[in-house]
Amino acid sequence: MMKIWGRNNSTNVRKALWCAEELGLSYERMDAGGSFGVVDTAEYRSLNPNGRVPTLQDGDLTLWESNAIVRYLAMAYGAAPFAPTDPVAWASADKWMDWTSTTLGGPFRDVFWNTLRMTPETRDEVALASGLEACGKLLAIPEAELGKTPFLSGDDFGFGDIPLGCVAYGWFEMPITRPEFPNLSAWYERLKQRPAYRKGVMTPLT
Ligand SMILES: N[C@@H](CCC(=O)N[C@@H](CS)C(=O)NCC(=O)O)C(=O)O
Repeated sequence: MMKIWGRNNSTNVRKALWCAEELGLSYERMDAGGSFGVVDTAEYRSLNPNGRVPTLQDGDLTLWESNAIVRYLAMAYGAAPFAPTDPVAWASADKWMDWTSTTLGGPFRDVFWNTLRMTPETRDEVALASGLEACGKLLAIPEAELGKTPFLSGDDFGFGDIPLGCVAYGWFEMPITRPEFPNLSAWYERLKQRPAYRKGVMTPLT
């Protein structure tokens, strides 16, 4: 049976879980990372030398990097419109995955960690404030896109919505002051209607 390694309160693990749920795949989730440890064992490092989660095992394939896992599952088990066959439609959805990780990821992590994972004593208020400001500016980009199409992947929900959809759960559920983004909020409400999102993503935040 397919295995997904990783604690279910990790944004990156949620991507893999949500994608597997959308595709109706059978899999076993193995706790690893955070308080579960496991990631520093020799056995786990032989699967994922980074010692991070998630890791996917599917038959002979062992795969790490959450976006690569989503792309693989979409390509191997998905069909259009979730996984478009047209390269233009694929790439248009795909870019949101890398944008979420490489552009939004750093500022979002500063907000998430300093809001939910740090204590008042260890909280970095400067990083929190600058992270909030940067996220506010960056999220105006998907806000504009979602004014044109209901999903980041286009007219239909698709694999490209998954990474930002996982970040959106943290963003909208954290006790922070958020700028008004009506299109982003409406998209988040649409995601929450999906049983796969509720199962794969909407588990306790921390
Ligand atoms: N680029 C990697 C990042 C993986 C990563 O940093 N995962 C975090 C959880 S979100 C992790 O493993 N943290 C250490 C831990 O949970 O022990 C990916 O997207 O899979």
